[in-house]
Amino acid sequence: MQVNEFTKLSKAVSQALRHEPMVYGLQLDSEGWVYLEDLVQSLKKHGFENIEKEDIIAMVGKSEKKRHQILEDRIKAYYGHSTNGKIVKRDQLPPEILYHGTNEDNVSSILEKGLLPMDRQYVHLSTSKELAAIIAGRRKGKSVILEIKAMIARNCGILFYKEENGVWLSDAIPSNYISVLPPSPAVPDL
Ligand code: HQG
Repeated sequence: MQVNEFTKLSKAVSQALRHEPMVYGLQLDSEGWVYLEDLVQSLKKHGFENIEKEDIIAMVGKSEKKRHQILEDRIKAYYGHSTNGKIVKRDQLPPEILYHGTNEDNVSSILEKGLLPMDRQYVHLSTSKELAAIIAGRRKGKSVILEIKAMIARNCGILFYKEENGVWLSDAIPSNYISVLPPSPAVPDL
């Protein structure tokens, strides 16, 4: 498979495992897993006629951003879910500080309403400003990095969840735990 075919496959797998399993005839279990074989059979009917299990294994292995996990005969998306049934995650103690990159147009609303999961099930957070800046920089518009007092929020009852790929997720975070970082060279001005 070529790199652009891997990208197309990765997007379809994310669509199936994060957003529209029903459209793909799949049912996620409580942690978001499906059988790899079921995913292969479904993808064959959705634009990937010649796909084999090995292609998905190769795509997951080569992907720079770890979006999917394969364990034995099952596969799941690490994060990003928007399905109705909330994916069960075990909460963990977060580091003192976590970061979130956003578009500057969102900042006043975030400072008023807090950081919300919006269309997804959880808020997505990063362990470094640099990572948050890279993620936000992929989106349109000017990026702003927010600093989250994660440990203090946890001590006040907000739950945080760590995925095995290093991504942190959380429930909604009220604005009193959030501050806007001044622009720095780490924040791409795109
Ligand atoms: C914003 C991609 C207004 C929030 C990325 C964000 C990530 C608010 C947007 C992963 C708000 C939601 C997740 C409020 C939050 N008012 N705006 N109160 N609260 N927002 O895509 O974190 O490449 O759901 O700041 O790289 O940007 O697909 O979340 O801008 O890892 O694998 O609402 O998705 O990964 O956007 O991105 P998203 P996100 P993949």
